[in-house]
Amino acid sequence: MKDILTASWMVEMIRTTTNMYNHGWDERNGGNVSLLLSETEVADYVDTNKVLREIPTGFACPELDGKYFLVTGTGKYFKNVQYAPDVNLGLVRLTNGGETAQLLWGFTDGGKFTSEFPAHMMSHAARLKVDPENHVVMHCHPANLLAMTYVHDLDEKAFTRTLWQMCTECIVVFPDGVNVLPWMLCGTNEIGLATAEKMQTARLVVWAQHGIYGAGKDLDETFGLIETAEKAAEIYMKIAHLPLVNTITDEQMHLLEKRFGVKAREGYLM
Ligand code: 2HA
Ligand code: ZN
Repeated sequence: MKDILTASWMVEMIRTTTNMYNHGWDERNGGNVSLLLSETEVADYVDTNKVLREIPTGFACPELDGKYFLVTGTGKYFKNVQYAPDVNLGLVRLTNGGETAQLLWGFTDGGKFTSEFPAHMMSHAARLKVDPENHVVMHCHPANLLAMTYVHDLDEKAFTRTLWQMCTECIVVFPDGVNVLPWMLCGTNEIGLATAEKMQTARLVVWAQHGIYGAGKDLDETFGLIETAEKAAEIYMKIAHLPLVNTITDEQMHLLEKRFGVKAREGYLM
């Protein structure tokens, strides 16, 4: 067996969670990340026949049966991942229709996966239906996006259009826009189902007064997606209280669509 800490996906996970912490998106135990891995990717690093523990998930997700995930732990601080990856991260395989997670590596202090595991797994299943290349679900608490949910209309079209207008690259990076959930109790199957439903039409889902979920093909891309939306929200929070003199017009948005070969969410531009 090769050293799991040298696996490219492990290195990326450690770098990404560290970077998220450094961006101020993951105070204390805030945030969680899950990365879908293939059996071939993990087979060089763990004995897939050696299950360390079986952990009930509390939900069913038959679509993900047999799939492997590297996931952050409940109550764990992103700040600490780089110093003790085997305590703060775990590698699990779902079985029993998604109702059981078999621990293959990590959570060495007896811990388990994030409290938001339902939202993560249900979101993976939802994204895989529309994008077979999706591997990552990422949740965090970026300050400006969160702030925006206190002062901006939570209507998805209005929220998306405002973000698109804040930086030229937004419509190119997230042409499908952002979906928004009202405040809901976190850590539950209900918010998991609601998030997954929103994930069918966009890769970004804002949880009002809480944070954001992003999904994408790899850690870098998903980080960049949230980073771009957060930058737009930051600009919004800098200008929202000032008289608006200029904006990016819908006509200009259409030029961006053409130039970058993207299609804005149906009905979101005039
Ligand atoms: O686990 O971010 O939503 C920390 C969270 C819960
Ligand atoms: Zn959270």
